[in-house]
Amino acid sequence: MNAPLASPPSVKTTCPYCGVGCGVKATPDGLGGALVEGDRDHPASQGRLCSKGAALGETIGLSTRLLHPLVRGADGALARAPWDQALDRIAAGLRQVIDAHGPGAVAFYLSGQLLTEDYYAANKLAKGFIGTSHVDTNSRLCMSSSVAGHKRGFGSDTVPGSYEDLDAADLIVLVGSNAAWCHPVLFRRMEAARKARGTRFVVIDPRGTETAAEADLHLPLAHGTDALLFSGLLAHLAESSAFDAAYVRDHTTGFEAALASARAATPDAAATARACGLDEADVARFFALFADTARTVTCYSQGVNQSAVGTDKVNAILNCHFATGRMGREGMGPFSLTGQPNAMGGREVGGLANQLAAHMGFSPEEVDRVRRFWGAPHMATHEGLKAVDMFAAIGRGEIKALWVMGTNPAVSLPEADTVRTALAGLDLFVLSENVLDNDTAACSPHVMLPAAAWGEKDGTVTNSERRISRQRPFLALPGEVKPNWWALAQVAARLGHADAFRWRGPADIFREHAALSGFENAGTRDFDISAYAEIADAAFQDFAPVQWPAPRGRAQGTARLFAEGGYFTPDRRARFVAPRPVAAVRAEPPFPFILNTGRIRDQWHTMTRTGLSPRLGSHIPAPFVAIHPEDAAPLGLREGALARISSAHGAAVLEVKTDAGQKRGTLFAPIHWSEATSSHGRVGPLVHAVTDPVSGQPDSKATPAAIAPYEARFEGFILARRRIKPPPGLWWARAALEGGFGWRLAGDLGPEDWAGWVKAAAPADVAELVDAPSGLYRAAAFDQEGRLDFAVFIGPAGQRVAWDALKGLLAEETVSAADRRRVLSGRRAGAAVGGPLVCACFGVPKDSIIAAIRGGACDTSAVGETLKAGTNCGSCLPEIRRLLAETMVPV
Ligand SMILES: Nc1nc2c(c(=O)[nH]1)N[C@H]1C(S)=C(S)[C@@H](COP(=O)(O)OP(=O)(O)OC[C@H]3O[C@@H](n4cnc5c(=O)[nH]c(N)nc54)[C@H](O)[C@@H]3O)O[C@H]1N2
Ligand SMILES: Nc1nc2c(c(=O)[nH]1)N[C@H]1C(S)=C(S)[C@@H](COP(=O)(O)OP(=O)(O)OC[C@H]3O[C@@H](n4cnc5c(=O)[nH]c(N)nc54)[C@H](O)[C@@H]3O)O[C@H]1N2
Ligand code: SF4
Ligand SMILES: [Mo]
Repeated sequence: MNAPLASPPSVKTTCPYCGVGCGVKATPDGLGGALVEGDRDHPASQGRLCSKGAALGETIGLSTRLLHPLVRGADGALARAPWDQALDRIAAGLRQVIDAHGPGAVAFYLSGQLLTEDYYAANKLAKGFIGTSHVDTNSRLCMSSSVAGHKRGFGSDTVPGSYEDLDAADLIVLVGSNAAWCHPVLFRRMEAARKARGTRFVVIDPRGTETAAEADLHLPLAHGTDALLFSGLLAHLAESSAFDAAYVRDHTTGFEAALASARAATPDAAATARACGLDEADVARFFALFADTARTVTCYSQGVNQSAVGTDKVNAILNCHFATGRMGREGMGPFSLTGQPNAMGGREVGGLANQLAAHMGFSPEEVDRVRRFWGAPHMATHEGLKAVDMFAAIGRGEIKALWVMGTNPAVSLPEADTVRTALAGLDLFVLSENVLDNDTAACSPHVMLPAAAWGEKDGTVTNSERRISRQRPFLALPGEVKPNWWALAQVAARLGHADAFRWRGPADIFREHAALSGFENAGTRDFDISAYAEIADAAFQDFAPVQWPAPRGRAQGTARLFAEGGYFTPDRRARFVAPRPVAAVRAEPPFPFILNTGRIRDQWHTMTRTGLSPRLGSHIPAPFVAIHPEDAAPLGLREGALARISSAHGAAVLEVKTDAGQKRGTLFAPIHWSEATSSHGRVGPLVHAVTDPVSGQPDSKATPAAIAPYEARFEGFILARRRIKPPPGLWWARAALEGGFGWRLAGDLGPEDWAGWVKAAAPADVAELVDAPSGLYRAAAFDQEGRLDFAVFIGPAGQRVAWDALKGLLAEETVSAADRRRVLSGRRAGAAVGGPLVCACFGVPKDSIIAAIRGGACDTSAVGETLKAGTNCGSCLPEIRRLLAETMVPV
C-alpha cells in the first residue's frame, strides 16, 4: 500500500497530465489514497481541474505499479533483483557497448512527462559524460515543429504570451487544436472570456470536434493546408489597415519575400479557399475577423505540429502576427499549446537530439560553454538522431544500447510494429517505468527500473505559458521505487563520474540547471532562470509558480516577450519565413481514406493511468474509428459494428462511429488503446513514419488508409472482478469498471465454445443459459460472499446487449436475490437509465441528460440544477450543449 508522508495534511502540486499545468491540492487519506482538489492559488488554473485531473485520486493505487528493479536472467525471464545488481548491469552493458562501438551506439529516449530534474540528469549523463547526442524524446512527436518554427521565426524556442492573454483576447483562433478535450481548463478560461467580453472563436480543423462545435466560425480545411490558409491571410493583411508597417520595419526581416511567395500561392480569399478546400465566404470572413480584431491570439497544437509540413505551418502563423505587430502584447500573440506537463521543461534542459542544455545548440562555442560548465570529459559535439531516425538506427543495429524513460514507444511511435522488432535486437535495453506491464515492457527489456510516479515525484515542470511549478510528493516512495535522476546519477557514478552527479536531491539539480541558464548568457539566450541559481532548499520547497525568463534580479519572472522586438536572432529581428509550396494531402486506392489520429476527452495517451479509473473509462469505453455517414453507408459500415482499418504499414480493428462532423474521405481514430487494453485497438502500427524535413516530427494526422467491415459471427462481453485473459483469436477491448473490469468481445466462438471456456476457467457454481440455435450464450457466477464473480454474455453479431445494466453488480458487496435470479436476462430490478457517461465528475450518463432535457431543462444551467452534470470541471459542457441542441424540439 502506498503510504502517506507524515508531513503536512495537504500538499500543493501540479497535475501530471496536460500542458495547461493546473495546480492540485492533494490531501492523503492515510490509507494510500488522497483527496484531490483544484488549487485556488495556482495562477494557471485558479482552482479548476478537468475530468482527468479530478479523477487523479482513482489512479494512484499500486496494483499495476513496478515496485522493484527487474533484471533479465540467463533464461530470458525478468526477475526481481537488488538495485545494486540492476545498476551494475546497466553500467557494465553501457561500458561494453561504448568500448566496442563508441558512444554513438548509445541512445536515450525520454519524455515530456519527466520532471525537469530527471531530464537534466539524463542529458548531462548522455551529452557530457557518455558523449552521445542520441537523446531524443516523445516531444519529437509532440512539440518539435513548434520548436523549429519558433527558432526560425524568433531565433529561440519561446512562447511569447501568457494565459492572461486568452482572458483579454477578442478573437481566439484555434488551429489544429481540440482544446475542449485536450486543454479543458484553458478552454473553460476561453469560454469565460467569451461570456465576459464576447470573444469570438475560429476553429481550424478538418474535423468537426467538440471545440469546433463551440466556434463562431469553423473552417474544415483539407488536411495539411494550414500554411496555405495563413499565407492567404498574410496577403490579405498586407493590404489591410491591420498591417503594422512600423513593427515590420523595426523588428523583422524577410517580409517582402514572404509576401511575394504568399501572393503567388494564395493571392486572395478565392484562391485560398480553393487551395484549402473551403468555402470562399468562410475564408473571407476569417480574413476580415483577423484583420479587424487587434486582440487576437492564435493557439495551435497537433493539427499544426504533427504534419509533414508542420514547421512551415508554424511559421505561416507567426508571419501573420509579425505583420500585424500582434506580438507579446496584452490579448495578442501566437500561442503554441504544449501537450505534456513538462514538454516545455524538457526543451529547457536540451532534451531534444538537436539541442544542448539551457536552450543552447551545437555551435562550437556553445558546446565549449556547456563543456566548461559541466567539466565534461566526453562532450557530444554534433546533433544526434531524432526519434524516428533513432529507432531506424536501432533497427539497423547501429544503436545498440537504449534507455527509455517515461514513454511507451511500442504504442506511440509511427509504424509501431517495426519499433517492437527494433527493440528486440538491442544489446542493452533499459526501461524506467511506473507500471509493470505496458506494451514497451512487453518488448523484453534487459533491466526495468521502478520510477517514482505522480504523488511521489519531487521536482519541477513547465507549462504552456513558460510557468515553472513544483510537483511535490504527498505519498512516500513505495517498495523500492526511486526517482529517475537518482538512478541516472548512480549509473554515472559507476561509469566513473560520481563527482559531477553528487546531488542530494532535486533542489541541487534545479540550482545547477538555473546556474547553467545564466552562465555566459548576458541576454543572449531567452531561457534564463539564474535568479534561482542559489535558491535555498526551503525556498525550493515553497517555490511559487513563476514564468521564465527570470534572470538575476528578476525573480518574479516575465509574462510576455517581443512586444518591442528583442528577438534572439543575431540582429535581434524576427524572421518572416515563406513556407514551401504544398498541396492538400491526397489519398488514393488502395488506401483511399486519410487516417487522422488524436485524443479523446477522458483518456491520457496509452491509458496506463487514466485507464485505471472507471469514471474516465465510461465516457468512451472502446477503441473506435469515426467516419462520415455517407462514406460508411456504401461500404456497409454500421454504427457500433467493427471495421478493419489498414494502411501500407499495419492494421487495427475498431468500432465504427458515424459522425457527420467527419470530413468526407477521412477517418479519425484515438491513440489510446494498446495491446495491454485491447486485442487490435492500437493505431500506431498503421501510422506512416513520414516526418517534417525541418523538425523531424512525424505526420501522425494523415496516413493513407482503407476501411472495410470486420466480420465476426458473435459479439458480447465479459464482466469480471479480476483481470482475466479472454480466449485467444477474439477481438476485445478492456475497460475498468467499479469493482472489476469489462471486456467487449467479437469473434467466431459460438455458444458451445464459450460453455467449454467457462467450464475450464470457472469454479463449479455457474448459472448458464445456452441457446445454440439462436447463437446465445450467457453465464454468471457468484463468489462465496455473494458477489458477482464474473458474467459472460454472447449473442449473434449485430445484437449486442449493453453491459450498462449489469456492470453495477460488480461493485455491490451482496447482490440481491432478485438481481441474482434475473442476472441472465441482462436486466436488473429497477435498473437506472444508462448510456455512455457524459459527466465524469458526477457519473451522469447520456440518457439521464436527455431525459432531463425532455423534462424541461432547456440550457446547461438547468441541466446542472437537475442532475449536477457539468457543474464541477465543466469538461462535458460542450457535450451537454450538443445534446440540448439535438434533443430540444424547436417551438
Ligand atoms: N484528454 C486528453 N488531453 C490531452 C492528451 C491526452 O492524451 N488526452 N494529451 C496531451 C498531449 S501530449 C498533447 S500533444 C495535446 C494534443 O492536443 P490537440 O492537438 O488538441 O489534440 P489532437 O487530438 O492530437 O489533435 C488536434 C486536432 O488536430 C486536427 N487536425 C488533423 N490534421 C489537421 C490539419 O492538417 N490541420 C489542422 N488545422 N488540424 C488538423 C485533428 O482533427 C484534431 O482534432 O493534448 C494534451 N491533452
Ligand atoms: N498516431 C499518433 N501517435 C502519437 C500521437 C498522435 O496524435 N497520433 N501523439 C504523440 C504525442 S503528442 C505524444 S506526447 C506521445 C505520447 O505517447 P507516450 O509518451 O508513449 O504515452 P504515455 O502513455 O504517456 O507513456 C508514458 C509512460 O511513462 C510512464 N511514466 C509516467 N511518468 C513517469 C516518470 O516520471 N518516470 C518514468 N520512468 N515513467 C513514467 C507511464 O507509466 C507510461 O507508461 O504520443 C505520440 N504518438
Ligand atoms: S486541464 Fe485537466 S489534464 Fe490538463 S492540467 Fe488541468 S486538470 Fe490536468
Ligand atoms: Mo504530446
